[in-house]
Amino acid sequence: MKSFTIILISTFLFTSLVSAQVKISFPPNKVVPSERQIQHQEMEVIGFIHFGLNTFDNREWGTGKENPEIFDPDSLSTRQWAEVAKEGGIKELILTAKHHDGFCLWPSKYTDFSVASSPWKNGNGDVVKALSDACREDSIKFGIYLSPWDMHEPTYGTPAYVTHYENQMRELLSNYGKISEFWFDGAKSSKFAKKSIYNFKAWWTLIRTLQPECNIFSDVGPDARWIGNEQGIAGKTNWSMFTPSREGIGKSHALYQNQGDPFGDKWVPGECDVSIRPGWFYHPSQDTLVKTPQQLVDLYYKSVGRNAVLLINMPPNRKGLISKADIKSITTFHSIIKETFAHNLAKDAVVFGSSKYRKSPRFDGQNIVDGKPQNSFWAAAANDEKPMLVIQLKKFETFDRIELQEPIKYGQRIGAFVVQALINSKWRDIAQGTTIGYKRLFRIHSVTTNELRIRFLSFNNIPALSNFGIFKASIKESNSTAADGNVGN
Ligand code: FUL
Repeated sequence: MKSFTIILISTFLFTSLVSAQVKISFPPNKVVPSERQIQHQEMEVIGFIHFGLNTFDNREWGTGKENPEIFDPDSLSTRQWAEVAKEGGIKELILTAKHHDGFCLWPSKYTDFSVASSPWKNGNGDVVKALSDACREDSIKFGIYLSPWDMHEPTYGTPAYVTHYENQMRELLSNYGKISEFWFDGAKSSKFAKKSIYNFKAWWTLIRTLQPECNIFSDVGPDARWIGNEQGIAGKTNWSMFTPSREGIGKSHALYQNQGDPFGDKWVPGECDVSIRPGWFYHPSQDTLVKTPQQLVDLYYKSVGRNAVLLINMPPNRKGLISKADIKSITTFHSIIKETFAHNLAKDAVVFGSSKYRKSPRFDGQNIVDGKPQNSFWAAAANDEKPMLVIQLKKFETFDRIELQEPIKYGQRIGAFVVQALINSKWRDIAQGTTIGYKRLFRIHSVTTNELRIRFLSFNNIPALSNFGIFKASIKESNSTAADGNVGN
């Protein structure tokens, strides 16, 4: 509740302060992403693989006392996992190399609680290696989840555990090629809830040393932040700026995580984790509860469409394969998204920016429909107090999806905007929002027009837009979830 009030107050202050104060040097903003972070956000949809002892004894959280002999998948195929990811439009797979029970999916030198003590491949298997190889072959990036909470390791909770964890990190960061994301889970034993028993600073430094291009995820980043829920939903207002020092790993405030902070001192965009099934691990009883393609599409709009990355978990079953129902759902989801966003009906439009005296082609309004989202952009003139873009379509078009993108390498600037369409000679608001960031999508009731405009109502620096699109949704999208952007047309 406290953080909610703070966000409301800061959003209000931001809106009123910045719209009055337009002249700020350009470019760049102080808080901007690294190249590594931009690449991460451009993936849009990434995948989680939860697999381990829990898969075999039907649990979500183990105890660390399990018998490794239960780990015995008879058809494990990381090739299949990578293929499914590819067909599902998933650009990176993150594997639970070790979950809270402490069981390691690679033969770690530092414990015998691992695949080496299992009957799978007579103890000679290595799931981390198998999946990193399969991903590389399919040009899918590979990430590691290494649970800090380890219920098996006797040193857990003592300073020796920090070194133990570091040793395991070294194995994973040194022996499996490029690691593109390292995922720190905030869950922790209640016994140590209030104690500081980890050394995240040292662990992050180790990652930067061994894998400088690896993105680090945790509640507070430093490269990507938890979005504050496990339903895959970002705030409609979602700043990539964020002040990590206000929060703590495992003790973050859901709303602050969900919406970010226009005054945040670091660039830490949101990542929305969600499972395709009710659980993170495979349970036969959930075979009929796999999310439908339409549900995943809905989540895409609520995550990627709200300036965040969508992380979808697809847990392999006891055979070591992703089940058919999950495959059907993820691949249909991807085909719907591809179909919907295949043809930008504004691509041949003529675009005018309100600052007519701005001659530089570099900042021309036309850049927002040139199909190069992050490479070219429009920017208003420094003294333009009512920045606006007018988009004249070649002919009347009917559409129900709107896409906007900011050139985020210059930071996130826009805090309020409205999209209008000329209908029967009157300007009607068809979508209005607060933040845009990397991407903002709207589902609206169908609109037919040949002219649109975007008005920027609040901004913390000269507003810039890199991409604008209007689309007709694939008929495979259900209408039941549509129209979250309309404002009375
Ligand atoms: C949580 C864990 O406790 C769940 O088991 C799962 O791994 C999820 C992604 O993160 O904190």
